[in-house]
Amino acid sequence: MHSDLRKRATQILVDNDRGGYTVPTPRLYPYQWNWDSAFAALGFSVFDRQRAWLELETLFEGQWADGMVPHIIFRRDDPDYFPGPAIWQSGTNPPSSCHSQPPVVASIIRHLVDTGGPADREKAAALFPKVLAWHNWFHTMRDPDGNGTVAIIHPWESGRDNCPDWDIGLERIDVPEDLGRYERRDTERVDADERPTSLEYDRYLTILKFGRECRWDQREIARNGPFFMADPGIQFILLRADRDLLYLATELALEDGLEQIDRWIARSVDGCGNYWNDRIGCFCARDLRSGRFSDAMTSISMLAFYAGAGTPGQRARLVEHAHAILDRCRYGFPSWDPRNGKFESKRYWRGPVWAMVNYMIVQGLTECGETALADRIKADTLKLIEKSGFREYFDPITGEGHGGRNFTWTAAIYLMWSATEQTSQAA
Ligand code: 9WN
Repeated sequence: MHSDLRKRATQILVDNDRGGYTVPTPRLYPYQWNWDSAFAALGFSVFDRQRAWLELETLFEGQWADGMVPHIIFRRDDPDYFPGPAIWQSGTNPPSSCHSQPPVVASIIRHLVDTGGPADREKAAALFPKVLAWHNWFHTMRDPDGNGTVAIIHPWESGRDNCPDWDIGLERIDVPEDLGRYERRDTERVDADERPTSLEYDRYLTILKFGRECRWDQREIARNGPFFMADPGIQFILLRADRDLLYLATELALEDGLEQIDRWIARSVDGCGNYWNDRIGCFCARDLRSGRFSDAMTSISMLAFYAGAGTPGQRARLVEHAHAILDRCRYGFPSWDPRNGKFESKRYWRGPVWAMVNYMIVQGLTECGETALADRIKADTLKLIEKSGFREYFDPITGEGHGGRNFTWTAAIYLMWSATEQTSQAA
């Protein structure tokens, strides 16, 4: 890995720092985003551990009284982004969006503890109850029937906004006439053909309208909201995060929550069965209003390894799919299966490769002994960055970079992998 790229990656994190929190990329995303901050902390941990912890601490400044950690924290209004605080109307201080995002934080904290010293353990112990409360929120508010299937109320909650996974849920949403006119800002900075469509935005905003009108009553939204889908991404990331939280509780001798976390893990392991789409032999998203499955493999399906989910037979099917998909792409892992007609190589979550998803896939595959696949995906990610820079996402066919530039989580993953490489060379 190149030392000039390492320097560049470090500089990106420093430049995107807004004083205690990091923006994903300037202008396009001018606020603090939830899972972006978690990966930013991972990147900072390579050269400034204090700053890594600060990133997580500032994220939890936005935590709601019910435990939820929102997907965006709006510290100051910025006209560069739509929809901002005036549309969400959270009524909180600081203002925020009103749903969450994939809870990778506990797993990042575990990494900081495993690679750190007493100061890291102290910081982890201080954050532990807050993370526990957040996981509890997911297991109650997003799994109201307690059947181990953790759902999302908005595609943005998955972090994979316009993935075709959500088409079956979004198609059911009628856009009301009184939605009102609005002006998108994203398409001023990124080509419209790399971003969600206007109809998708109308539907996203229809969900926000419902939320505002019930004052973001999360139980009401789960029961009667326009969108309620089971997301294998949230399921797998939360399951992994619960396991890491349990590890932290034991490691840091924190008694609180031990039994509860154990119960969550057991229930989620069972719940993973609800995501198995036997027709294609893969873990897929599912519309919980209709029971209907999404019908193709995504990069997120590969996180079954990261979560420690699935039977040996199911994992073998995933490996088969992975090989077939990688045979069709120069660079893996695409966010949607190129064998499916909805694949679009440069439209956001409908095909492109995302570095931080690859990081989690590689971690899971490595732990499960699938090293050949892990090595291919890691090497592809590095080639993409070397070829096209620290972009938001990449075309799996051409390797071109798209979306935002100087992107925090792409830089963070590069730094993280180069640090691991340096450690293993030194050993
Ligand atoms: C909406 C910041 C975020 C990521 C998401 C990604 C994108 C936002 C948007 O950018 O979503 O949350 O406006 O497109 O899909 O995963 O956290 O990088």
